[in-house]
Order: sequence, then C-alpha cells, then structure tokens
Amino acid sequence: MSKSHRTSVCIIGAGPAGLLLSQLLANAGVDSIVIDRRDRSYIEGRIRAGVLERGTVDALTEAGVGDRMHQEGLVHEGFELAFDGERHRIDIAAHTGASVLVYGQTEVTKDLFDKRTAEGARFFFNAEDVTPEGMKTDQPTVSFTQNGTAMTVTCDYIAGCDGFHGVSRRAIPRDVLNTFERVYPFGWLGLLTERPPVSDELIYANHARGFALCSMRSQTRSRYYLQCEAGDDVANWSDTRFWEELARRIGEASAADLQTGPSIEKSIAPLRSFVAEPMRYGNLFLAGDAAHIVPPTGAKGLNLAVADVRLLSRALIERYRTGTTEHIGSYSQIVLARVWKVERFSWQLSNLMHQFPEHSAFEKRMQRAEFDYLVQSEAASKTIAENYVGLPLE
Ligand code: FAS
Ligand code: PHB
Repeated sequence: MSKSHRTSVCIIGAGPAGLLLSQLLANAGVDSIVIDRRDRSYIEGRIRAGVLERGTVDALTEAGVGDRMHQEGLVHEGFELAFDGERHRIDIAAHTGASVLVYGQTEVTKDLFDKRTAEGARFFFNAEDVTPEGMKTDQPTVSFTQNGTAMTVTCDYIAGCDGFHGVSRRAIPRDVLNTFERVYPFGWLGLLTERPPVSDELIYANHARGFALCSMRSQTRSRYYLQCEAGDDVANWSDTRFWEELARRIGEASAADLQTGPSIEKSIAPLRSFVAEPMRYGNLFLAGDAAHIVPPTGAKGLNLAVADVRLLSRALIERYRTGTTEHIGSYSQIVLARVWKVERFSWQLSNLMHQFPEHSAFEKRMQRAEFDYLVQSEAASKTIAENYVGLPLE
C-alpha cells in the first residue's frame, strides 16, 4: 500500500532547524511537511546546546515560541576564560551592548514542538529509507516508509535539516559537493546534574590536564564538560572520577564552590569542524548540521542552524509572496559567508582552550601568550565578545 501527500516545502529533520523553519513558514502562510526518522520524545531527549545568541532569541520570539524562553532563560552579560586557574572575564555587555541567554536546546525543541503540534503541523515520525529525489525538477519528491506503508511527498522545495548523519547532503552529487573537515583529537564528556552551578556565569578553562567547561541549565541544574580522549568510553567515567577531574582543571578557588551530585545524563560527543558547499542543489536547500558542524567551544552549533533557517525562510517566503527568487538564488552564497566566519571563531577558541597531544612546548606557550594578550587587550577581548553574542545575519 502507498500513500501520496503534497506540500509546498518538505522538511527532512525535526530538530531545531526543521522545526523552526516549519514554524516561520507557517507564520507566513506557507505549508510544509516535516519528516523525521525518530519520534518527538527521542528528539526532545537529546541533551545538547545551552547558550542562545541574541539573533536566536529574536528569531524564536518572532516565531511566537519565546514566552517560556524569556521567563526561564538566564540572561548572561559575560563569561570567563581561565588558564591554569587564572580567570579572565569577557564582559560581553560592555563590549557589545548585548547579552546571551542560557536556555537549553531541549527546551527550545519542546517549545517548537508544542506550537507546531497545537497548530496542526503535519509530522511523519519514525520514517525509514527517507529518499529525496528530483531536486533538479520543479516537483521534487521525498519518499519513505512509515510502519510498513510507502509514502511519497511531492513538493516545490526540499529543506535538508537532517543533521550531520542525514541523507540530504548525500543527495547532492559528488561532483557538485565540496566538503571541508577538521576532526579534533579529543571529545567532550558532558554531565548534567541537579545541583546549583559553580559560578553565575560560564567558565571555559584550559588546564595542563585538559579543557573543562562549567555551564548550566538553570539556577539548580548544572552542565559540565571535560575534554577526553577521542575514542574514550563514558563507562570509563564514574561520577566520582568526573568530579575529581573537573575540580583539578578549574582550579582550587573555583572548585571550592563546586557542588557535586549524581549525573542525570552523561555522554561523549566527538568534535569536528565541517562545511559542505554549496548549501543548495536545484530545489534542495541544506540548513543546520546537515551542512556544517562546529566544535561546541564557541556555543555556535544551534545558533548557526537558526541563522541558516532565518535566511532560508526569508528566501522561501519571498518566493511565495512575490514570485521573485532573488534570495533563493543567493541563499547558499550568503549563508556560507557567515558559516565560515563562525567556523573560524569556533576553531580559534577550540585551539586556544584545549590541550593538543601534538602541541610542542612552543605551541603551549603560544596558547598562554594569547590568553595573556586577551587579558590585557580591550580590543582582543572585544573580538571574542562580538563573536560570542553572534555576528550580524549578513
Ligand atoms: P539536529 O541533528 O539537531 O536534527 C536533525 C534531525 O534530523 C534529527 O531529529 C534526526 O533524527 C533527523 N534525521 C537524521 N537523519 C534523518 C533521515 N535520514 N531522515 C529523517 N530524519 C533524519 N551545539 C551547541 O551550540 N552547544 C553544544 O553544547 C552542543 N552539543 C552537542 C552535542 C552533540 C552530541 C551533538 C550531536 C551536537 C551538539 N551541538 C551543540 C550541536 C547541536 O546543538 C546542533 O548544532 C543542532 O542540534 C543543530 O540542529 P539541526 O540542524 O536541526 O540538527
Ligand atoms: C552547554 O551548556 O551545553 C554549553 C554551553 C556553552 C558551550 C557549549 C555547551 O560553548
């Protein structure tokens, strides 16, 4: 048995990129269908990003999903960089006049799902063998099976919002697609605990034993990360071992305020920088992790996905409202110009804040010298601040 469906934009992926795109299109009266290989509870259960740039806060507010974010999110006007226990605050409010909002990606996803569902959005979960086809035609299709039933969605445009391991990027022919990648020789071990955070603001720490990050989800729920071996196994990390290592890396003064507790989530994420060009092929458009990955050091992954979606929704809405395709034509070029600048910042901060096995004594001194320069130079701290709060959309 097979079923056919028709929509304007078929969105592959119900993560933050796909959900926000569907909402922005719906707000402009453009119909979409959202297909995901997982279901809502699985997607909401993934613990990921924690910091929202001002552009992301604006986009979610404009989309009509900002109420809980503004009530529960924590406004942060600065964060700290630390080297071997010495801490330097980056005053992002003084440098940029802006702030960031600490509000977990999990909550953003829940808010988007709630509104999309309340508005009767068409979702297909647990989709298998999702296959985009006909991208070079004006009637592309996405076929898949769901509970054994073959489905085909015919549309005007396909939005590939299916993350790094999705199928959309792979639907672009090899002789068209160019990819750029840097895989880091370490991963991040993340831990979530119901304990007040060690500090009011985030602390990014570089220590001889490795990087550590002290973050949070609320005043009672903390999120911590430790740099670990690339192939490390979370089973090697008891809570006790995690807390002891974190205390070493953040230094005695900070560790004195550390409230340890049982982990409610613990996982290891690999780190890579990755970009795929172009982000458009015929009537297929890529957005979010489907097209690029940044190491989480700069808190950019989710925010970059939102920026892509703001530009893609603008292009698609323009086409349906006016018939012109100016921004559809320039989408890939405009969005990639910003992607590369954000890749640069995430790569730069990762190089500054982590211990690299291949680093010589000289390169370790270069890291320390860059930190010391940041501490003394207003200009250097300002550049960090303006990237952290988010670059202009274009
Ligand atoms: P997502 O990966 O979130 O969503 C893609 C969706 O597509 C998923 O729901 C998936 O099920 C679906 N999909 C995949 N293949 C499919 C197929 N064939 N058919 C249909 N659907 C398919 N960013 C930060 O800023 N800070 C962090 O601390 C941080 N930590 C992270 C930790 C991990 C383990 C990972 C993987 C990422 C992390 N990120 C972090 C980055 C993350 O937040 C992403 O940038 C963000 O989820 C991007 O959103 P999407 O582009 O929507 O992709
Ligand atoms: C998080 O809280 O998960 C987080 C915050 C900042 C980052 C990365 C992750 O740079």
